[in-house]
Amino acid sequence: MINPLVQNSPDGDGRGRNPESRPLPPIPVDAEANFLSTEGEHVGTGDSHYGELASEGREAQQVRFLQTKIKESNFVFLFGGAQRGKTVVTSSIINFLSSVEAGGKLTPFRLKRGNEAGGDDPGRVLFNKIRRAFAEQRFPLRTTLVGDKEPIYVNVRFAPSPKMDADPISMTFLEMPGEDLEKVDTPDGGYGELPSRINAFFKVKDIKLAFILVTEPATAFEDDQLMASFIDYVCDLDSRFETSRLLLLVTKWDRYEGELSVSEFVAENMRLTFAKLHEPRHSIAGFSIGEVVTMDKQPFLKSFNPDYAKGVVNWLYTEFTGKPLYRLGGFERFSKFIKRWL
Ligand SMILES: Nc1nc2c(ncn2[C@@H]2O[C@H](COP(=O)(O)OP(=O)(O)O)[C@@H](O)[C@H]2O)c(=O)[nH]1
Ligand SMILES: [Mg+2]
Repeated sequence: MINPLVQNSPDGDGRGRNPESRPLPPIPVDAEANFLSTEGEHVGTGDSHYGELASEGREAQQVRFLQTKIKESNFVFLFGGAQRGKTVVTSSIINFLSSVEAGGKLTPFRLKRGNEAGGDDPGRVLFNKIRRAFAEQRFPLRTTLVGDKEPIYVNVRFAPSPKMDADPISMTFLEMPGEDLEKVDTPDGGYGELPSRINAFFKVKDIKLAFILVTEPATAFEDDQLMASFIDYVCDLDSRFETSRLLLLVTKWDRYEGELSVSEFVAENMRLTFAKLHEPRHSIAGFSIGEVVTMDKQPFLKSFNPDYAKGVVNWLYTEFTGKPLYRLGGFERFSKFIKRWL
């Protein structure tokens, strides 16, 4: 089967060579702050209630807190506007890793967040909602954060079966509303800023942080500026991100009716982003949850396609461990090799 995450990989190590292919005490808790709502409006107090200094102090506190947590997991930062399909990418990965085809065992775990005292783990709640949505062939509902807007951590540990001869991996998917992420870009051309709880992740030394940029065919053109601003934003915060490998996913690819390959599509519709990704370490790929039909005006998942999720898992595993989890097929390796020299 052709892995949909096309990466140009002549040496077959799964690393993309070409974009074509491809201890402070816990922060005080307000009892409501961990509430996770999956529908409705944003009701958070947000950063605007605090002065700039207070916000800076909280960010520094959050950075110190995260610094004590980084050895426990690898963090996955999905960036993109609202409704682009970020939560669905996370959901598809969880669904794939829970299946026989993944070749191992997936278990959720808890990673305490800065603002948590105990009680329900919002990431675990979301994990269960994701599984239920899949069982009912629905899409997960919209995620909104309230309180101080710390991202929700969806924590999973994947233990490959012994015959796969690969190390277990812990991953933390950061669930954030697109409305917050969009603040990185200001329509009037000013300098955008992300909320401090999000910014903190870019300031933690030695954190294992993988970036996945998410757009969709219908909005790729308008998302171009946003993606480019985000890449500039993180590199400006810390130059170590200049060497990060990025994965751009054009999701809802099942809806795309044109003739272009994913990278041709991105080259044409996202000129700024494509220019930034035009280095061999980055990857571009289509993504889809599977076959989606509309019933009573609601999207309904007719069949799940594990191939896209498998491709992204392989990219993440390679990013975090330096080795792919799944071997690519011989034909694919061969065809990539040829492509590289064309
Ligand atoms: N056809 C299709 N629709 C999708 C796909 N992924 C997401 N969607 C649709 O896009 C909506 C928003 O997805 P979601 O992941 O919640 O977006 P987020 O706001 O970026 O997290 C979903 O409710 C679906 O209707 C996909 O792969 N194919
Ligand atoms: Mg979401």
